Amino acid sequence: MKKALITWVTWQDWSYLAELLLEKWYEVHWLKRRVSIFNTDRIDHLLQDRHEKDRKFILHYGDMTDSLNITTLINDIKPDEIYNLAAQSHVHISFLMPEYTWNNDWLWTLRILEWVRNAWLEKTCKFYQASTSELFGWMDYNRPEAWYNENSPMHPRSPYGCAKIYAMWIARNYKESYWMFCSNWILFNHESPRRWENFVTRKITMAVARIKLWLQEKLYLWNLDAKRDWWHAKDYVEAMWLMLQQDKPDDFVIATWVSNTVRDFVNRSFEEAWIKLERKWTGIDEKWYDIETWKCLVEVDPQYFRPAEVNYLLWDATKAKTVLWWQPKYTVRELCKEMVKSDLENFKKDEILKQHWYEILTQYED
Ligand code: NAP
Ligand code: G4F
Repeated sequence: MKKALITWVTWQDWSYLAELLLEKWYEVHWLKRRVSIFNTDRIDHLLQDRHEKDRKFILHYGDMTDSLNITTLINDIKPDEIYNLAAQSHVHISFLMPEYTWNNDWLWTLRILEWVRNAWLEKTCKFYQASTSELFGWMDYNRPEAWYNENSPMHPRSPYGCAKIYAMWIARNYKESYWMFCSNWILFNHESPRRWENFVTRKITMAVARIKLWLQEKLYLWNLDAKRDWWHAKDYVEAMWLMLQQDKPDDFVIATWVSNTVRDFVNRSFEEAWIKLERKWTGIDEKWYDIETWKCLVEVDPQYFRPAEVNYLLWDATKAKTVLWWQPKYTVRELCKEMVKSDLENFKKDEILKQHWYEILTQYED
């Protein structure tokens, strides 16, 4: 049985990757930092049946800034594969917390590579580094429709992008210097119903569900013109695993060849909830109205402005397709539909529960 170590599974990618590795009969070790509430909603289903059919899903406490505890863990676990997914991954927040982002996203990667070497695992343990399209960042205005691939010039536009570029290069450096199996995965925005609400897609789908159920009045956004290649996180974790099953380490762009604006995603999400919108005004005055009630449902709020923005990127994932035989299964439309449906169901459930408790409590009042 292979042993995999996933650095933090409480969020989106980890949870899908853990599911995939358990299906493939790995012994999955996962790390969780201590927080004041138990934030395991995304993996609760795995915790419930962790002993089922001898599947091994083992929790360890750890923090990316605590060297001692991770050194001990790597020595004890002796993993065959490490999936380094942990990060302060929010671009806007990286401008507000640049030092923390640097410590988390770059220093942590260096530390973990050193720990692998110190445990004498450099020839047996495969290392996967979650890199990002934010490394390329700057749009080439002379070639607005240019496709980016593994060899395109890099120009990060945020402290997050800068920390991640170092992390990618240190992984490349350890591959060249110590012959370690280090692969970088340069990926675009991947989303799901398990995405955190302060990323734009989930913020939109949760707002749409709340608006539909009369729990929210309006959705405030910033750059509606930004274009992203959004895809389902489930498709991406399959590619992560494939990368570590290769004979040689390599870097891959993982993307879907399709780009949509934030505005497209807004419209599509409202359509999934049977609300039709019409646009009035442009720029920071842009507003979208419900064509039945003429209530304004979407507005621009400049508070989300980023000091520097990545407006547009378009990717060519031919290498992943030909070497890994990787192909995404979901379309952006299917992704959007799944997210809106899931948020509608969650809020309906909450409302039913609230109603249930209200009925119980009022009985006591009588
Ligand atoms: P995410 O939802 O932001 O998850 C962040 C995770 O890291 C959480 O589990 C968090 O733990 C943990 N973490 C952060 N700081 C920590 C610390 N000091 N100690 C312990 N745990 C810490 O990320 P994601 O969207 O799943 O992305 C996975 C990886 O892919 C990241 O490296 C990201 O940079 C990269 N990436 C993501 C995308 C994307 O579109 N999703 C695209 C390109 C690259 P808590 O739960 O305790 O906060
Ligand atoms: O959802 P976002 O915050 O994702 P962003 O900045 O593209 O970063 C995500 O993808 C990267 C891969 O390319 C990852 F490396 C990174 O870890 C993260 O997962 O914003 C998407 C776009 C941006 O242009 C942003 O300015 O949407 C625009 N936007 C417009 N209104 C908004 C909002 N973004 C957020 N978060 N909230 C808004 O209200």
